[in-house]
Amino acid sequence: ETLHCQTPPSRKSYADANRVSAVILGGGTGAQLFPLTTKRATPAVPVGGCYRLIDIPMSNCFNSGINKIFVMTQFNSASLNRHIHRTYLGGGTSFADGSVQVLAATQMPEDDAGWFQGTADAIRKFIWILEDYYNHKDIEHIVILSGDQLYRMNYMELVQKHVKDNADITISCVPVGESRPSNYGLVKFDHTGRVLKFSEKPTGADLDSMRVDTNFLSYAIGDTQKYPYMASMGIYVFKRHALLDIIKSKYAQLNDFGSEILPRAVLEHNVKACIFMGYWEDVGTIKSFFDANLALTEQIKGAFISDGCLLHECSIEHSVVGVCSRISSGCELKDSIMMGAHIKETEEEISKLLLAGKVPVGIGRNTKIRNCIIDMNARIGENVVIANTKGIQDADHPEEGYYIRSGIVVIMKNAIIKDGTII
Ligand code: ADQ
Ligand code: ADP
Repeated sequence: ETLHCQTPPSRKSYADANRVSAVILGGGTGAQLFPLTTKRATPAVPVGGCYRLIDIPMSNCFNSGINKIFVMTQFNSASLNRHIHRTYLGGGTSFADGSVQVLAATQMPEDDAGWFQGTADAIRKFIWILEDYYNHKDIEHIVILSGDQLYRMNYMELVQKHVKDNADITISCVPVGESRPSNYGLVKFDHTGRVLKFSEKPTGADLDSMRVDTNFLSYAIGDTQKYPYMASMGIYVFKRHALLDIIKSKYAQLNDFGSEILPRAVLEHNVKACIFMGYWEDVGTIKSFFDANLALTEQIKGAFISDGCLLHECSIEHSVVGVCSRISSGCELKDSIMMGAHIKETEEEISKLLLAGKVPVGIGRNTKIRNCIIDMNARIGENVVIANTKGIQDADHPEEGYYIRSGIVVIMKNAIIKDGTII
């Protein structure tokens, strides 16, 4: 009911999407998705075969009618800019008064640390640009989004509720079970949805104290036994004034929304929760990235094959195969993510490479791969086995073109894995 983002059919419009701007937090140091982030910014990491992580919040914004977007990222990647321009700004897309700007940390000349210190600090570093823009475009509300989550959401429903509630800040929340509540910021709120307590990744007694113990929630989320916690999705709506005040003066010394600002703000501002009941997954670590990508295949049973792939007689099971992947005969790919390639070698070029004892882009004959992430343009030879049979959890072999994280083998971008290699 009133605690939900998804509003009833007879909905009244309280806010105008033209006066809403979004900030997408595209990633800090990129450490969590290492080694996928060695050669690209986090938002440019390929996902679901033919998309990049940035496409998720971007397409959600456009589908919500929000077209004034800033992307914060740790370094300015040419490929990210190119992707955004090609996907969203090219091809005669009419963009009215919208704009998409990438703001990269390394563009700051006077910044000694080089990196952003946290999510709020990332915004603070560019507040001069943002404030000017908000004034110029008469922006009323700012939606702050994470760049590493898989979900579909109409952000304007969240904004409508935020305006209706007259909230300073609205936090989008999902019910979560016992499996990993300590990975999230947890909230407790009263029957009006007013957030009383926010605790970032609590453990032990602090975690216990964040259990949702009230019966009133059962009408909103069904079985409260199964979902004893409410997690923040890291998706926030701020009134413009509240955001500027918090970033520039009130909490000018605090650098992170989750760990520093929100726990205090709930005591001093009108902070509301809005419950989201759709599919939502955080893909912020190699393990969750792997699981969430492969969960996509469950929706279409089996595997997910993108455009431009060249598949010979091979077996592909429970895998995501990205654009222009080449998989040779006799190959087996299981429980894996192959990001694809943008180097397209002709049959002739492939034959020449093979004759010269070199490895073409893609996967060579009779190679067996499971539980693996294969980054773009990787060259994997013939009769290779990638199975991590020793069950190694973590290992670094950059000179051999791969890492192991949480038992998942990650083949690096452009890596060359020689014929007969066993990993
Ligand atoms: P985390 O994802 O662990 O938890 P954080 O590492 O701060 O928090 O990342 C939030 C988002 O901002 C991510 O998309 C990240 O890539 C990006 N980001 C981080 N630092 C950045 C920086 N300096 N510049 C640009 N982008 C940056 C958060 C919340 C929790 C919540 C979970 C839900 O803090 O309360 O439960 O998200 O996934
Ligand atoms: P990332 O490290 O972010 O994956 P890429 O090098 O894959 O960066 O580049 C991303 C985009 O640039 C892709 O959409 C790809 O089509 C294009 N691209 C990169 N290299 C080439 C190339 N040699 N020829 C044509 N397009 C390219």
